[in-house]
Amino acid sequence: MREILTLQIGGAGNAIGDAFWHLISHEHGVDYGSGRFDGTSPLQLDRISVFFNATVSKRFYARTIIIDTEASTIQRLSSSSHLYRPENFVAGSESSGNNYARGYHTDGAEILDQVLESTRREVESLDSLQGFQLLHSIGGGTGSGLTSLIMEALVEQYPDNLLCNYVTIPSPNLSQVIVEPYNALLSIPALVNNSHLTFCLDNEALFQICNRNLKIPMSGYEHINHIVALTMSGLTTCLRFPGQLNAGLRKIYVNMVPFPHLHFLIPGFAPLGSCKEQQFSKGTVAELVQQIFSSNNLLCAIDLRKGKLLTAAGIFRGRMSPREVDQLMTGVRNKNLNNFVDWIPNNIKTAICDIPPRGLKMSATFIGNTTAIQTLFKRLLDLSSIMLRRKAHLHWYTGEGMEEHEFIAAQEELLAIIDEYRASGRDDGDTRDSGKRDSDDEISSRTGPKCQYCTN
Ligand SMILES: Nc1nc2c(ncn2[C@@H]2O[C@H](COP(=O)(O)OP(=O)(O)OP(=O)(O)O)[C@@H](O)[C@H]2O)c(=O)[nH]1
Ligand SMILES: [Mg+2]
Repeated sequence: MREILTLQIGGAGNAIGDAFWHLISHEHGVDYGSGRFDGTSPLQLDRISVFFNATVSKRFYARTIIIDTEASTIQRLSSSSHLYRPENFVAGSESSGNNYARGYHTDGAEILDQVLESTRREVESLDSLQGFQLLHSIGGGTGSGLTSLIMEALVEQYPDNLLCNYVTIPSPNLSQVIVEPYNALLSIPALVNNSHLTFCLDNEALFQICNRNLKIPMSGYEHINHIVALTMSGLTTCLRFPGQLNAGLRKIYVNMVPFPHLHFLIPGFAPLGSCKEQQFSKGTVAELVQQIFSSNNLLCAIDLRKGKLLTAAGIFRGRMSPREVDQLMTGVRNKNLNNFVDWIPNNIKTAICDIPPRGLKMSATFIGNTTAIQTLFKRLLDLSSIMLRRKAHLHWYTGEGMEEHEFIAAQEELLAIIDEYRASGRDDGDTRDSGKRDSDDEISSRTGPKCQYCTN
């Protein structure tokens, strides 16, 4: 079996990791508290070893390394479940205090060897590792700095394996820490150069989904993390259950990433509506298709209309007609040719797994590689540039061993990736800059009934 090893790093990485394991252990019939199998179907066990380690007595462990510069995360997770292996907990003594420099150079660097030792132990026990899945924020010091350090080491030590990042992107609506844009900016070079697949989980979009779609008051991250876990469960469906499309990380990489740097993927999920709205939903496949192409269901605060899709995939779960799914998805492309680059034919793929997620009859998960991601990059660039122009708060970083030119180099890297996405949005023979247009037609409005969440 081709296994995946997860590394969950820092506060957000571990909270999201815990929500993910909670959800997928249930899908595979494993009790979250004890790690014992209490499932009912052989399908739950068929590919369970992609994410879980098992003992001969059918006790399962999440194949994950739990990493933080501060010990409280580890204490919380170790007391919540026996799914986590005690020897895979790696903790430092002090939080990196929202400082990339401390995550990369000092507090984080101190625990790097332990991380690599736990990684080596896990990898050596596996049949055939397909890749790593790293869960982390880029607003915190550990999630940004230590993760960058770990990625550099993994690429060097495991050059044949893929690195897939689930990245929490900061939003001023959810965190008031003023230097987060610096940490996010400094994370960009490692993500551009070392990650193969980067799923962008934007707290700005998640905040809006809770307010607008679900109409739930924001108190902590519990709901947000559940939405992220649902989406991750959808994204990994084809890795965890039998199926054809995207059945391995490398297949996702080949299908979704046309050029190595253009690997920043926008996930989406449907249904995402309040309980009241769900009552009025028809629960049809057409509705799911229409929703996953609506910007309101994306986990990234971008507008699909303002760019072109290089590649897109829909992963459907539940009992449904494959023919209907294919027709609807192809219909979206045919009706919205302007929103897809013309130099990749058949750049929309579908997969169906008939096992629905917990509590739903059907769901759909979206993966989009779109030039509209420029909006997100520009947001990160603008927020950091305002402070950098006056060198505000820079001493926190230079005092920990960093130099000003590293910020400039990270800005250049961000500008380069914006340019690369912008250039890729030009159709063959078309010199217009698609990434800058504001007036493209709404994708969802031309794919069937109007989105129930859309206000326009
Ligand atoms: N989605 C989500 N975001 C979170 C969560 N916890 C923190 N964040 C966001 O992540 C950023 C802070 O990063 P953390 O992961 O807490 O920081 P860290 O990696 O532990 O780094 P330090 O604590 O600075 O050493 C902020 O932008 C928060 O809004 C969470 O549980 N879920
Ligand atoms: Mg922390």
